[in-house]
Amino acid sequence: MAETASAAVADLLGEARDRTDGLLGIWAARLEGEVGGRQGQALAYALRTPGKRVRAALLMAAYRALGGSSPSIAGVAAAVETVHTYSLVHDDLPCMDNDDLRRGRPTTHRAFDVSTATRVGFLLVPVAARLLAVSAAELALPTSTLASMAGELFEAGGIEGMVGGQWLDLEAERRRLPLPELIEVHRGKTGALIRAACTVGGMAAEAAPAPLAALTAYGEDVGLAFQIADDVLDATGTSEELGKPAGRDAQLAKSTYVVLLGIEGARTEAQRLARSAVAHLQRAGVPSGALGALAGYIANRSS
Ligand code: GRG
Repeated sequence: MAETASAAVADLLGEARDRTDGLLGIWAARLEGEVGGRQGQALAYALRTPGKRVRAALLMAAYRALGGSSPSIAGVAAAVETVHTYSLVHDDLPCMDNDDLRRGRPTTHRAFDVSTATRVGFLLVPVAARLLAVSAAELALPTSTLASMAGELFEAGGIEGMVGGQWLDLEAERRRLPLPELIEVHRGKTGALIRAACTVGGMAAEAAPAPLAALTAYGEDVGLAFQIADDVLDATGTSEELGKPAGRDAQLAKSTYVVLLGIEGARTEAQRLARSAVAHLQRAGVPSGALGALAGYIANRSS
């Protein structure tokens, strides 16, 4: 059973990687020409860095769980991955986490320079908007659905979500946060975009309100589980396994689930959230095969 689930996850992530990376490669080449020079090269470098594409896999699985079947959904998934890539480029800057390695490669500001990488981050946000608009047209979605998807994605990427969470995280460095505050940071900086991936996938399938709400609740739980697993990996993994420097949370004296609950306590909480995520789907009658396998992977992942 466990082997079947992990084979299913490998297939889902493999497909999400192939299709998202293919599209982002095309956009990277296009933007390199549009923007030109060293700035264009840096933009293409960031877009081509190979991530796990978990958000893309969640979005595609959510879309299919609610009956969607068009291959053009990959463009919507690529839009979410582009917002995520922007956040990684900025997160690695010297004014934030100051990291040299990301996805097994030099960070964008190390491969180029800080001001070029800063502009890359800002330039990626409208790229995500263009990807979303083009894909919604390919999917023949009504304008009102595009508006809902854009609202969801960019609200999750802004002060109500990712930017707000990162802001709180930076302010909290060297301060021990109590659990409710840590949950607010994690839900914002990491959970919001993951939740949006699930909701936007459902919106693209033109889901009814009840199954859409179940997808959002699923995304809320797996989003938090994802960051808890990240806390565990930062404390237990190697830089080689992670493709980024391990042990950074301790160096930056960040509050994490590992600090508050210990490694086993944090793992147990991530697994509880994965089960809770699937229960939301089951209660609403949303097929939970692929999304259930992804929830289990997210809570127990090793990279
Ligand atoms: C101006 C305050 C301010 C913020 C700007 C930088 C930023 C916005 C937000 C940071 C959000 C962030 C990087 C959160 C961490 C999320 C996380 C766990 C990333 C790692 O995701 P993976 O493991 O990475 O999916 P890959 O490389 O596989 O895509």
